Formats: sequence, structure tokens, C-alpha cells
Amino acid sequence: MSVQVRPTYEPLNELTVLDVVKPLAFFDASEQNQLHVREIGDGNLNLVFHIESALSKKALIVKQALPYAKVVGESWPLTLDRARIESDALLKEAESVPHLVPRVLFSDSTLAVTVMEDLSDHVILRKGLIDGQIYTQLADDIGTFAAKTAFYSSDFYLHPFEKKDQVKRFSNPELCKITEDLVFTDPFFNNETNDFPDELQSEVDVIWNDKELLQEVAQLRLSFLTRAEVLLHGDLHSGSIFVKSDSTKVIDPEFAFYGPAGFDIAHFIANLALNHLSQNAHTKEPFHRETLQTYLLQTIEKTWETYTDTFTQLWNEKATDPFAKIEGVLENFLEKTFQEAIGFAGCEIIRRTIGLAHVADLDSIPQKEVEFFYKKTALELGAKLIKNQRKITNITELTDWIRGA
Ligand code: SR1
Ligand code: MG
Repeated sequence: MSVQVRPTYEPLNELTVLDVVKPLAFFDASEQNQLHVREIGDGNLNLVFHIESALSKKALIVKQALPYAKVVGESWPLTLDRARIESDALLKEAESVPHLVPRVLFSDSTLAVTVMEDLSDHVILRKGLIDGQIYTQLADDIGTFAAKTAFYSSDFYLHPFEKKDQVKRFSNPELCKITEDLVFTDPFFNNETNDFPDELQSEVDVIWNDKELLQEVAQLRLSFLTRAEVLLHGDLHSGSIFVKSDSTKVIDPEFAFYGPAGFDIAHFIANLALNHLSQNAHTKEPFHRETLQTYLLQTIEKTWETYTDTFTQLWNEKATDPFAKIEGVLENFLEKTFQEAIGFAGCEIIRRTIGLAHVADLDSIPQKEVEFFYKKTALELGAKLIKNQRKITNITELTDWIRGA
């Protein structure tokens, strides 16, 4: 669609955002003067406007990247190209899993905006889980999302020229650097971006002085830096997923890039594991707590099973790799992906506990001493996963470790 937008970048506000929306003809002429605009962004990086017609109740979302990280402020400049990456990733994902991503209606790289389908009838998964909700489709949907977006972007399927074009298209150095620092570096050293209370200092010291752990993290970090295997969402935590009982939508792929296959699924699992831990504090009634925790562990297991089943089926039907029919090649890939995912999950658990960007699952525990107790438990679990990634051979062993944490 050809739409005239402003020739230079400027941050939008609740008035100027209408200049982007009106030419799209999404709203009828009769509604144009009755649009209700709210800025609803509560993430770390962007402006998000919800625009609704007071007449028809039709709505859409305009997301705009700011030239800095909102969580820190203008002192942390950040590329606007992430808006282009986000809309390109949503379009690419829609080729294989259209039902699992929001529909893109318009994007403009000068203004750094993506206009997309409104999902206000969904809730953010993290909030739903903290509130004790159960989503029965979630495991199937996320396992399918991760497997299909991985397979169709990989060298197992694409011609090498096309694969390398896609690697270029999704080159995302600034957002990757955030992950390299905040997930794989800062939490493992005494860095000023870390954020944890004094009460956790002795547990943090144990991590900072654990040579075996640091060696493993160095390998995981190197893998993240160098292994362009598949197109990743890049930030697949429970705040990047919208849910309702019969629908799952993966949002916010501004961290998308080509990286190691286990990374996305690891972040999903790590955030469910953190929620599992936090339910000990959030849900007092024992029967309800057990139901929720069992659901979370089953979701982790089913997500991995769906991932491997879907990936295997695509491999058998569509792989173009000359080694695809050789016995053991797929199995080796899946085993490596699984074991590395366990290590990545450990890093995510640790950084969400003591790094710059926390999770509400743990931070919203009402009593401080209870919060500290579960944060210490999270640190122990994260370290165990990193150090034992190659010893855990199947998904139920992993869920046993999470259950026992
Ligand atoms: C400065 S950005 C902090 C975190 O928010 C994003 O969602 C990513 O997880 C990033 O690490
Ligand atoms: Mg995000």
C-alpha cells in the first residue's frame, strides 16, 4: 500500500500518530474524527499506540521504535532499524505460521513504525500465568512456531544463496549486543548494569567465582555470537506472547537474527520455569498451586515434543540438505539443540534474577524475604542447568530439575 508519511523521523504522539493511520483507510471516513488514541507501551524500548473507533470499535496498533532504550533513557541510543527488523520478521514468520503472529498492515522504516492487528482481546502470557491462568494450546503453538520458523529459515531447507540473503536481511548487531551483554556477560561479572539486593550478594559471589560455570557461559556466548543456524525471534520470553484460551500470538520480534537453534525455545522454557518457582509464593492454596505447577511442567515437555515432532516431519518431507537421509544427522542436530537450550535457559534464569531486566513473576512476590528466597533458588537452578546441560538427556529430566528447585 502506498501511503505518504512524514519525510523524517520524529517520535509520534497521540495526535500525530493519526497522520500515519488515516491514509491506511482502515477506518471509514465517517469514523476518522471519532478515533480514540492511547499510548499503552509498557515494554523496555518502544512507543505503542492503541487506536480505536468510538463508532465501530475496530482498532489497530501502531508501534514506533524510539532512537534510544526507553528503559534507561536517551543516554542509551539504539538503532531505529529494529523497527524494520521487526516488521520483516513478522512478515517472514507469517509465511510459515500466519495464525501465530499479528497481521502487519503497514510499515515505514523512516518513521520506524509498524501498524498491526489489534490484539486487545488477548493478554500478555506473563500476566496470565502470574494470575494463575492455564492456556491449553500454548505448548502446541509455541513448539510449532519455534520448529517451523527454524526449519524454513535453515540450511536444511533453503538454498545457500537464499539463506545467506536472509542472514544479511536479519543482521541485527545492536539488538544482539544487548543480549550479548545483558544475558551472556554482565550478570556473570561485577558490572554496573546488574540489579540485585544486597541480600543476594553471597549467592551472586558464588556465580562470579565459579570457574566451571563461567567456562560454560563463555561457550554459550560464543555460540550466540557465531552460529547463524536459523532465524530466531530473539526474545521469546512470556512478555513477548499474547494469549487467550483459543489463540496464541508471538509479538515483538525486534531482536530477530540468525542464531543457534536452541535459543528461542530456551527463553520460553526459562520463563515458564521462573513462573513455576514464583507460584510457590503467588498461589497459596496447595491444590491450585499443584495444578498450576503441573500444567507449567507439562507445557515445557509438550513444547519440546511438539518442536521435535514438527521439525522431524518437515525434515522428512522437505529437507534439501544432502545429508538429510543419513541416519543420525537429524538426531545429532536435535540433541545438540536440546542440550544447548538447557544452557541458554540457565543464562536467562540468572539474568532475569540479577541482571538489568527482571521479570514480574519474581519481582512481584509480596514479601521481600520470600522474594529473596526464591531468587536464590532461581540462581541455583540457572547455574545447575548451565553446568549440567550435556548431562540432561531428555525433557522429563529437565522438568524434574525444575520441579525439584
Ligand atoms: C534494554 S532492553 C532489556 C531487555 O528487554 C528486552 O525485552 C530484552 O529481553 C532485553 O534484554
Ligand atoms: Mg520486547
